[in-house]
Amino acid sequence: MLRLLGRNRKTSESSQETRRSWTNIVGSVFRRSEVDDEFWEELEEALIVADVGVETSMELVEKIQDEARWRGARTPEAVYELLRVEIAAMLSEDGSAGGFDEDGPVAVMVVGVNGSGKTTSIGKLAQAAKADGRVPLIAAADTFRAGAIAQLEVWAERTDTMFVSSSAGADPGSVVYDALNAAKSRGADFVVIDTAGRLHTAHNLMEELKKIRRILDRYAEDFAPRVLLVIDGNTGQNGVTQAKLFTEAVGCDGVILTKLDSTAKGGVILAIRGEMGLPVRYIGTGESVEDIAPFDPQEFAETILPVD
Ligand SMILES: Nc1nc2c(ncn2[C@@H]2O[C@H](COP(=O)(O)OP(=O)(O)OP(=O)(O)O)[C@@H](O)[C@H]2O)c(=O)[nH]1
Ligand SMILES: [Mg+2]
Repeated sequence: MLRLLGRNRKTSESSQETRRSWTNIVGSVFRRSEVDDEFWEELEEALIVADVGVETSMELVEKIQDEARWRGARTPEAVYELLRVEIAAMLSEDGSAGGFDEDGPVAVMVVGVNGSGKTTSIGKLAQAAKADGRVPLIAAADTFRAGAIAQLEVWAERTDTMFVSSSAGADPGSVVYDALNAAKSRGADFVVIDTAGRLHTAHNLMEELKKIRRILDRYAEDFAPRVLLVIDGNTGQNGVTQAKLFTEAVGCDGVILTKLDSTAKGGVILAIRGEMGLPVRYIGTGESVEDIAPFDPQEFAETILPVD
């Protein structure tokens, strides 16, 4: 989809808060003098505290124990290296981390709880799409509140992007139809769809999203359907629970982890991968239009567990 070439080192720059927290929490385990049972227990606990999630922390520790046995790694320093390598490997499994790389037309539905950063990320993606030689079109299918449509329109103007919307309260599905038809007739090859993030008793968010997904699937021959889940980096483990709900409803092809620049909870990237099997494809690195980058697993591992 978007390669966003040239945005190197963004993963590292934006993971500094997470690095500091990992140095305190995880790094301290490696100041122990021996690799004994207590060491492994402490490592597992530290990973859990560092937002890796219980299941994923246990799996990681088991893998590293096996690896350490196999390689005869007996010192904390040697285990530290193994942990870094294993984290990078886990996050880049099946080559799915980082941006998508298909060249054909795509329609991306952007989902996530309210305030996670959907609308902002869409503005950034539209700008990035242009830089990649794409013709973007953004669709305001968050018709739940008037403010949402206006906010997206500001991004469309700012990035000089084709924009399709309807009035507040309109059927989001009809906005998506209009957008896909407009994209076909106007030659757009990168359709990005904003969706509501609000749960409301009279408003079944998941049913609404499923309907949009079905419409995308109907247009699959013209635009490859994709779903990106936006997770606020500050939500830690709650992000995994959110991921489950959205994945059950519409399936997700990957995550945009926003606000990585302002969170110490970047360890959740491992839980998202380990517990949900979802790759983090893009990271939000600030509030301005340029602040999106592909996620780089190797760089992330080297940042949170620095080689000194
Ligand atoms: N620092 C930082 N702030 C971000 C990032 N992404 C989004 N934000 C901020 O997060 C806030 C919410 O962003 P929105 O894009 O409105 O979130 P949303 O998911 O569309 O929200 P709803 O439409 O209410 O569901 C805004 O103040 C953004 O500027 C990021 O990567 N870094
Ligand atoms: Mg929004």
